Amino acid sequence: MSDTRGLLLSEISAPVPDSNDKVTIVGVGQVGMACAFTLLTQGISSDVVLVDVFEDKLKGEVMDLQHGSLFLRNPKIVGSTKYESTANSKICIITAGARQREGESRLNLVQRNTDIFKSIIPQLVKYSPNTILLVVSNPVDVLTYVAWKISGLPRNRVIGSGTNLDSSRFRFLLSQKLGIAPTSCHGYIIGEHGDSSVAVWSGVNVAGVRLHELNPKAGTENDNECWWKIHKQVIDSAYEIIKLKGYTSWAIGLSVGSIVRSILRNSEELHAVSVYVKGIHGIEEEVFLSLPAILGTNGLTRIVKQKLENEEIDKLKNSAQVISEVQKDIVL
Ligand code: 6V0
Repeated sequence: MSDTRGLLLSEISAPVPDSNDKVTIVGVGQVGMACAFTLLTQGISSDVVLVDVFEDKLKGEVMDLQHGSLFLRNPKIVGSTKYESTANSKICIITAGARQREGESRLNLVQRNTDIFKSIIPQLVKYSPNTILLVVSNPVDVLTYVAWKISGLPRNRVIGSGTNLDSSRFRFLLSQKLGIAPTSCHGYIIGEHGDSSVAVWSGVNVAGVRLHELNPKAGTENDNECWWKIHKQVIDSAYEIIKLKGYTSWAIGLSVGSIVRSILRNSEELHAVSVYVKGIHGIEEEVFLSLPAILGTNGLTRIVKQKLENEEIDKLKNSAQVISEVQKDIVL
């Protein structure tokens, strides 16, 4: 080689094109970009591919991020409207699709986003047959089922971001009421990422001290301290933020980042994420709902069998029925 690059560099061995933490994000809207920003700024992935049908926006977002490479530990950032560049992704995050309009329920979005998934999922699996699909688009539980059906991947490799975000909102709100940091307030929201989600009040604790030991009515409407309002606030959060700023982005991006980190680092960490739940807690429907799940290199490895109270199980089963009803009408 006699060009400038050849004069500068002595080739010893060829650089490896792929990295071990390659992540594709489909959809460069508010949510996709918040996910990308989290992955890059937190050093969770050094190899991020962005895909969208909106070419100008995609190009602009990629350039904007690339210009920050110096401050991001030199990641590889690629954008494309084609799927070839997604090949060998360890995780594919799907945020593409229509978002909720003001006042619209997540379940209303279903067929619109299913049709979009039909054009995305087969392409992702074609180029990354061993990938893990992480669905974020709403309604996330139904679309995780749709992604599982369309992809043909085993159920450990198809996960929805589910109530990881709701649980984070819940713990933040508990922290506000108790004056203790969110990471020290323990509690889970399970079931649907949406209006029928279940707050597991029986397990809410600080340092192993259960709220129910101190206030058995916490979470019920008979409780004069109104702890139940926290769960209502969690359910209303998305509607409220959408009304205020038009979309939600930062918290979901951070929540997705935490899930991706656990998978890429094989950390076997617990997250409330949407997984195939038929046969668990007596659920009979073929649905995906959030339960505390352990995540590693293979995606879902185990689900925690929470000791739920009968009322909580009934609510979870109700979530399953709600989701199953919606799934019946989907044209796959
Ligand atoms: P947005 O800002 O409208 O971005 C959507 C993006 O998807 C746009 O850039 C589109 O061009 C792109 N897109 C559409 N069709 C395709 C396609 N066929 N292939 C590739 N790209 C495509 O929406 P936003 O980013 O705000 O939301 C995206 C999705 O995330 C919506 O379904 C939201 O409801 C959902 N959210 C899910 C959350 C969760 O907790 N699971 C939280 C927030 C939003």
